Amino acid sequence: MRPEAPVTIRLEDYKPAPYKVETVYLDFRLMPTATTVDARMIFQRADGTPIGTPLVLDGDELELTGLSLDGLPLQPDDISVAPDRLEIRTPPADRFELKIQTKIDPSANSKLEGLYRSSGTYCTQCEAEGFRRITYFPDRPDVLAVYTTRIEARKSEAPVLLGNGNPVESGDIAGTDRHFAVWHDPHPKPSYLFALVAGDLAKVSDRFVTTSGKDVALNIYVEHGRESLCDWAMDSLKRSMKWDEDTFGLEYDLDVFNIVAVSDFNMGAMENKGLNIFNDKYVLADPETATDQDYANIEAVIAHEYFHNWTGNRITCRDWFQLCLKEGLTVFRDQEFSSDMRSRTVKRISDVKLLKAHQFPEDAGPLAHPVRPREYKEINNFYTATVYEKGAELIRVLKTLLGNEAFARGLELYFSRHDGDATTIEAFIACFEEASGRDLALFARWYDQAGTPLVAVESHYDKDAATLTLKLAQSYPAIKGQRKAKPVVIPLQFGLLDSKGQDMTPSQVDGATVEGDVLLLEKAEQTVRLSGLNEAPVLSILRGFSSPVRLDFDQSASDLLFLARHDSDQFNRWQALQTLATRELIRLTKAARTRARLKPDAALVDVIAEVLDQASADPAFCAQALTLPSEQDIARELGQDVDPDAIHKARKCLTAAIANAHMAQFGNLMNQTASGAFSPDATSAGKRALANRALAFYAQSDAADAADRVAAAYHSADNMTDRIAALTQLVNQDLPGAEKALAAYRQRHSTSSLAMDKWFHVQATAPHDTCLDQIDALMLDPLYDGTNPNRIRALVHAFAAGNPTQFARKDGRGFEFVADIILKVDPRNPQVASRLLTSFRSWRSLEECRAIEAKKALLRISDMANLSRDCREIVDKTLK
Ligand code: B3K
Ligand code: ZN
Repeated sequence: MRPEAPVTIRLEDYKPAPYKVETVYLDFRLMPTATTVDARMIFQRADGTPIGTPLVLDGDELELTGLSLDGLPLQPDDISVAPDRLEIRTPPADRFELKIQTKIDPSANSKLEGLYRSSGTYCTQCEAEGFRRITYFPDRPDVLAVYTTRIEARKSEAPVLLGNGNPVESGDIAGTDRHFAVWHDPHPKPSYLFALVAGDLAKVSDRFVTTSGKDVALNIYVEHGRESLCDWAMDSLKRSMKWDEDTFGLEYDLDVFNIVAVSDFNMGAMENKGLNIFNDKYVLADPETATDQDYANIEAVIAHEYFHNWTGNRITCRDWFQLCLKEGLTVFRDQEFSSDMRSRTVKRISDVKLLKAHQFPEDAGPLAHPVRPREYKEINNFYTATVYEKGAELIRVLKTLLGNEAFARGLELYFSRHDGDATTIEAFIACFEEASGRDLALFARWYDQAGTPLVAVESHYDKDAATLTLKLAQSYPAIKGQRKAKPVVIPLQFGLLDSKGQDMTPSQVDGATVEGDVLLLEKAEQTVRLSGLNEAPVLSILRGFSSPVRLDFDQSASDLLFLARHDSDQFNRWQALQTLATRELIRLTKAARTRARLKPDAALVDVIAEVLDQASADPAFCAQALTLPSEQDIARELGQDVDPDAIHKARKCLTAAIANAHMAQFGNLMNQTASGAFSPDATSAGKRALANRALAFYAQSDAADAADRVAAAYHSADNMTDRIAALTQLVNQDLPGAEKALAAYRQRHSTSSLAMDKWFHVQATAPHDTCLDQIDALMLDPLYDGTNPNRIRALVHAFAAGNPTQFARKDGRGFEFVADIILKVDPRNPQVASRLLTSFRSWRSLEECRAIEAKKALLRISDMANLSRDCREIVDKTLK
């Protein structure tokens, strides 16, 4: 028998909460398998709620062990109780106190939502709906209350007791082996920001004095022995605090800021008020175990969670449909922070690559949804690239549209007007309309329409009239269940290059609003005339990727080469090369399917020489320019009838041609890694990135000493970035030294789970026919733990998302393997299982023989009775 279909929650059904909560006092008696939670809450009937309206509280797998109202027990007739719901039939007219006692088992909580244990440490995850797994509560983001938390535990088991806000009291409980601590958070907050940590943890401390003189204690708590791995996270935190003051005038508002790193965590991190809880991979780093990318990620995630203190905590979401209000804005803020800390162009390139790799396929497949969705069954399924990354792009669009000053005024108004609110996208946009005096109706549409807009560009130069005519058109893909999309405002940053590569300025523009170098596309079709151009310009459009759109512009190869050499917009120099490489890879892929001999384009191979000539001037940029579009990029561009083997072959062929043509330069560059003691700064990281790009090409060249030199690079590496880069090439190219290096790595890093994740990852993404057998063997490795989300991601998700030829094998074994794991993980941890399931989202774009196999695996999942709500929603949509 199938359980009831999950309910659909709709934005249009939103109603304010009938009862408010003023204060919450929580008393935890922590015991590994039987923790009691005493909650004392003051409720207040909301204006407009009829007297006698039942009070309905959310629960999830709860056991009620005590209940009283205004000090008196309630009779069975007065209430209705279930593990997922508590109803008080006729509450008092106005204010009343409700006391609830629940009993929970944190050790059995494998969902890692609510109160659970990670390596013995008690910790919580309440966003989005985990608080209801602790006590019965109106568990929705628009119910804000002031929390006080008392935590009691055995001293030996949990010497450290942490809650939200500021510490107020602590002590021993006389005559017992237990102690307690009380924490008070003066800032009203929604239940999803509640947190508690109790365990035997080491502490690394520092301080930060805010602009207005508040002395804040900063602490990072980690497992004992890992204190030395916290320096970078602490440094990142202090830089984030300073940056938010300097950039937005936003200061921290409590006496302490605590961060705790745990090893079992479903996502990256969580912004609980004053007590951020992190997946340890976004805290712990040293040169021996972390790559430059890890350092950059830690900096970004620490900043992201800290920035949530204003965009998310002080101003929160009215309902979960507004998730992008806090996530899009906070991602935008962390991107800006990283851009200021590093190279802005290189940061922009990696953000755009990420958007295209994750959000574009989501928007083009069965899981497409607007940045502000209109409905969901399981909200955890909506922490997506669309909400986060496209959400951040929309903030960037807004900034481009309004200009820096009006954008800053709008944000200032938002912070002052909505501090303390649970609010909406409409209220956010209204601040910018007021601050700028502009009508943002066309901008607002971006939030409600799924799919990536396609911008078609045709250009024609008339020499006699000295005019460039641009025919521009925007269209949205048709999406099932979505009404026909309407035009949005698309800011197109652009430039016109003369024959020397200098930017030209038109004397007049007709047919579109142009402000500075930004042209606004506001209608389905627009013809724009740019006059006063005495020579035929080369158009550089969508500079800096000024809008999250796809371009349909048949620009000539010679124009693209010209842009790659001369564009004053560095992002578009990179983009021009990528466009050329993508076209060539598509051509080669098509040829590979006809079994024709593959002959890469000489002009593209040659232009790499020029990139290499500029290598020393900007190594980080050059490393990006030397990175060919990924196999997934090519599949996405093809969009249908995808044959991953042909793509793989095409990419390998172009890589080898480039590698052989410039063998000597790559051979030289691969040795020029950053010298001296390791430093994670952007300049040193850029040098390593370039050297390792060169190493990757050299590994794929015909050089007689390629295998030896890559193996030597592996064994002489003195940091993780260089070591893992060499290992990846040894394994991916199946070079003779691969086995030896894998064994050496395992031995060297067997005590670091995070370093071992990279070892699993490298093997899971190796494009070999034997990969699945290898993964079967790895799952039996004692260092693999099939219950830990990071390990599952390192091995299984890495395979599904990063090994296209093996995941989409024609014999269906890749899909079957991933389906097996999903079904195994789902009963324990639905969030991790449903994330894994999203790797099937592009199955319909595969060539038929592979799509049939994918469908079989999906149907097997779908036929499973008792599938979680998380997986049910994803599998139904994926098959629809
Ligand atoms: N807000 C959390 C994500 C919560 C995910 C819930 N399934 C982390 C972040 O975006 O900062
Ligand atoms: Zn966030």
